[in-house]
Amino acid sequence: RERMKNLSIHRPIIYGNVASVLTPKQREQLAATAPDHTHTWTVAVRSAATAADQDPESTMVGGADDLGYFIKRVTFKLHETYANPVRNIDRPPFEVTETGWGEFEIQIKITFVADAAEKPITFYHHLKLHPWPAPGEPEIPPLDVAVKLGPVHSWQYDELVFNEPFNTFLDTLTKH
Ligand code: SLL
Repeated sequence: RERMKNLSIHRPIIYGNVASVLTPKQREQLAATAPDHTHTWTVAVRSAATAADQDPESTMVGGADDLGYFIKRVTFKLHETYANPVRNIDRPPFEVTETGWGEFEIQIKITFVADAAEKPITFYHHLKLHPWPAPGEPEIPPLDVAVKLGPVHSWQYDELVFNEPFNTFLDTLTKH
């Protein structure tokens, strides 16, 4: 195999989170183990290329299942208040769902298939639980107000760029 000189190829991705206030029933289920948890959230890496094909009614951001052919693993490093904070996800959807009470920075490391011979790429995402406050409103709204406002989304668009990829990896990327 050989490097493709003067060629660069990119794949668009979206990474981020959605968060909702726990329902009374969910809080009840967590009462014994995590009584201080207020939110459920999902942090994810998704394809931005398939996002346009989606059902316009869907509230999901990005395409969940379209990255597995060139991503081997996504490692989400959570706050150390979580049990087993390093979560390795080895197939799509590349996401972690948890419950909690606080916002923190999540390290997202993307490892590529061996054939790519590419170094892992790391992103950082600030887990967002609370909506942006209206002027004059408190930084963290009371839970009943947050419920009415609905799920909070925080997503970023980025591109995985491969410079002078191996011809074999280029085939993998383009033939999919
Ligand atoms: C803060 N710097 O103080 C942040 C830390 C940590 C959030 C937030 C769950 C922990 C658990 C959780 O929400 N940790 O499961 O015990 O706001």
